[in-house]
Amino acid sequence: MPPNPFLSGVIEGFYGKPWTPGERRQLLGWLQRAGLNAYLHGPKDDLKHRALWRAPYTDEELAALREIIRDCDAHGITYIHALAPGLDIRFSDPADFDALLDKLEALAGLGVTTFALLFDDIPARLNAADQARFGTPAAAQAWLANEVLARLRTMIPFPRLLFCPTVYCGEMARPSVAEDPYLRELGAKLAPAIDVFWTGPHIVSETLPVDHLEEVAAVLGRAPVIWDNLHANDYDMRRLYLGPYAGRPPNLREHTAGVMINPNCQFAANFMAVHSLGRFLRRPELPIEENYRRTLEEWVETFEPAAGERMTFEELKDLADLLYLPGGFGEAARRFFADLETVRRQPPESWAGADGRLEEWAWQMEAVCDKRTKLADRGLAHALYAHVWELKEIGQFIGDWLAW
Ligand code: GDL
Repeated sequence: MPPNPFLSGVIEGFYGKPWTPGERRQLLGWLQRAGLNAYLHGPKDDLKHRALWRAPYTDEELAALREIIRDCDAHGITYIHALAPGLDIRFSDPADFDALLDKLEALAGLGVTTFALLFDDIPARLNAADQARFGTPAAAQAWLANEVLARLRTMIPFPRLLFCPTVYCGEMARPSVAEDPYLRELGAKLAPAIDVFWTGPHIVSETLPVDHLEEVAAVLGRAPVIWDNLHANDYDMRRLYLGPYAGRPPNLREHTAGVMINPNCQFAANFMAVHSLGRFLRRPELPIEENYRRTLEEWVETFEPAAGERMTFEELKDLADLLYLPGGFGEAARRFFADLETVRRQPPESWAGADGRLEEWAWQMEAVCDKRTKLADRGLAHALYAHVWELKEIGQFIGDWLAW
């Protein structure tokens, strides 16, 4: 069997409105350009992915899937189809197994060779019949995944199967990653060929320490595929993350079987996440600030105005520095907050230019807001809308307050 290639790319795996076919097509162009190789289709709110996982796809849905699969092929991207039966599957009911298999078979018929079974965010207990037959969720899930892989092998020559466990990050493990009974049993029972997703020490992990990854690999008996929620914002839609892929060790590749990001719900806001991941994997030693600057330079090039002037690099950077990453802000934003603190807490004679810089910032946000309105790419304009509008309002408020 050929070795599984290192997976890198994007998981559409967030809660909320799934992306449109057009957005997915644009994503494939980004992935190809960024040197990434995989797209996983698993939107939590796609009914037939999770809540109604048993329901077969209609002809129309299959036609739409055929198209995205064809587009993936054309871009050299591996299409991964995920199903999440964990909310209510009865492992011991042959009808449920058949329903799952029928669905996978329909997808194999469209040319899909890589699949994922996701058991995240589900109740960690079994019904009475499953309890009697399997004893534990780990045993039931491992049995199902192993059976699915065996059956896929009868349908296609070299299928690949990925698996998302119910305990998928360090903070969910009890009493520790190494000693968690669920993870230990899964590691022992899951067929070695099956890849396992892992989000890091936390659901949203600011860092992925090597010793943590080693502990995970030891308990699972394989290096994990990272499901990276660094840029995910479905848990707090007031936020948006435009910062670079950061906080990962340069040798991440040596400790994992893949890295896939599950980013912002607003598709068009993910240029930075996708392209900075690509740059990180191509050049892991490049300082983050450099990765960030170069990726922003590429992004601002795509801000084609339908009318008026182009967004400048500085304007976009001021915006992205504020809407940066879950764990912190970019450099211009940190300066902005420091100036704000100065004018709030110090008497005017010690402001040392802070008021002027804040006024400049407010104008900048006004310009960003105006240029966003006139962007040719309406998807991008709408993805940034709420956040840019709010920043402009804050700018106006600061201006009024300073005048007062
Ligand atoms: C999760 C969910 C994911 C969600 C993310 C961020 C995994 C494996 N599952 O726990 O669907 O988008 O958090 O909220 O990460």
